[in-house]
Amino acid sequence: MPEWTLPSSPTDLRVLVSGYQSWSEAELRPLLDRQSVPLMPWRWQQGHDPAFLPSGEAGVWRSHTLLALIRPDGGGWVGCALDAASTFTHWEARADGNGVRVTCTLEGPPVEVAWEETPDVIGAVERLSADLGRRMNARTPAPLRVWCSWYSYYRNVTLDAVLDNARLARELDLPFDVFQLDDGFQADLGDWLEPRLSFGGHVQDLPARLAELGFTPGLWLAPFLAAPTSRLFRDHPDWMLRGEDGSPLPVGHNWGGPYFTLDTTRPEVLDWLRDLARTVRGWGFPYLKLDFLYGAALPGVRHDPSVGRAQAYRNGLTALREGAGEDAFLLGCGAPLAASIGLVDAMRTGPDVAPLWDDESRRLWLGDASGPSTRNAVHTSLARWYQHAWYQPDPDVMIARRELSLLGHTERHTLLGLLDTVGGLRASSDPIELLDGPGLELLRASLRLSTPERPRTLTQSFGGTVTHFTRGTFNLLDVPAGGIPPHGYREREA
Ligand code: 9PG
Repeated sequence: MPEWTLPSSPTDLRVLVSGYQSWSEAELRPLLDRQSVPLMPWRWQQGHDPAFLPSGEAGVWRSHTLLALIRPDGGGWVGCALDAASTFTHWEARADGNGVRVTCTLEGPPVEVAWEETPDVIGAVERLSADLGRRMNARTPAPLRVWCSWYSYYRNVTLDAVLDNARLARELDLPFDVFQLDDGFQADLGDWLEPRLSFGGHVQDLPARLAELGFTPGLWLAPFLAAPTSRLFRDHPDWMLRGEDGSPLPVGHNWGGPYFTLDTTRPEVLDWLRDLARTVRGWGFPYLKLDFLYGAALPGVRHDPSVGRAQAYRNGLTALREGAGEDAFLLGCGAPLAASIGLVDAMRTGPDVAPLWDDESRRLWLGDASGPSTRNAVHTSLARWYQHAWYQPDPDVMIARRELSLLGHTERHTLLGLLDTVGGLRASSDPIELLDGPGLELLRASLRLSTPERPRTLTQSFGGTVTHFTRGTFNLLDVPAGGIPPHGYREREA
């Protein structure tokens, strides 16, 4: 295990960390702050890597794939894995008396890891992350503009609601490329090909009608998951990832109860995944949002114990890519970030946006900043600005509507600032009929593509993440800072 001792006083340093998967926190913090870990163990599987959790300690910071320590002069140290296809790279920085100890542990076959002292941390982070992207054949196709059903219809989505929005979008000439149906159409988790009654139709009927309107049809799947009530589980209980006691391992608690995940070291599971992706592609969905992907990489008892977690995950994702086809557009979500490079076209880089700013009780009292909130989404995606070298980043949707939302004017514009800063995919979920003139204007602004921004500095921050970019500054604090209101974003004057 490589280990380094830095001769810098811990009081002088900041640390840049990135959590394991899409929804795990990424931060820029004083090294002596405490890295929080959710109090509820059931959140560990869904928001983190249970095998390498945030430390929960002051002065001890854990990060996946990449870690940086920043001195007050902007120089410092950067470590980065140079391959993540079958190995997880775990970094830890630990304040230790007058110095700092950094360790790097690998879970999986040995891979090359970079560790550098540099006068320019921002530049080194970008260069090493680009190296990793190149070595893993990162896919970075042109970004797309997506309407997604989740953030207003949630699980009550209907075939008609999607089509009504698509028709209105066409009438108003809104520049969406993709109309993507999210969770709520399927009979059960795992039973993707059978409709749920309340959806009011069959998902198979959607692509032709969307294509007629000039949109690319998109579909959400959580392809590795199976509910205990599903036909998939009933027919193949032996396909599930297991716990030490031999029974299927519960891997999360959405959908009102526990669910299981497929063991992707089984060849018949890989066949099933390939067929699933091929089938929905054949129905006319070339755009797939593949969600809750973390399941296949969880610690557990696998059919083939010689396959490591990262490799098992990658085998599952590879089967989906093979079934969907090389030219399908795959968006990963709830996914181990670096292990997905080269297989997905785009990746969610933060927790879900929500029509509210902060879920304070969950974040501060329960230590869980991976739950849905606009603050959590902005905070995390900003600290991952460099990951555009790995795929098209998806910082999640704009919320332009004023109805059915608790966001204020300032907060809506901060969300717009996030999209503009991160670049990558653009998405919206607003029911288009709810948008008045200013709402439509804000939506159109959010669909304007931009190139990813660079931080201006990592030595200052208005709120625990990277907030100072070349085009503008974010204030994620609850008090004014630098002349910017709480939760605000201000563009720099030219
Ligand atoms: C569909 C949704 C949407 C959304 C995804 C994902 O950790 N959590 O509490 C948590 C809740 C919801 C969630 C992710 C994490 O949402 O990100 O875009 O597709 O699933 O069920």
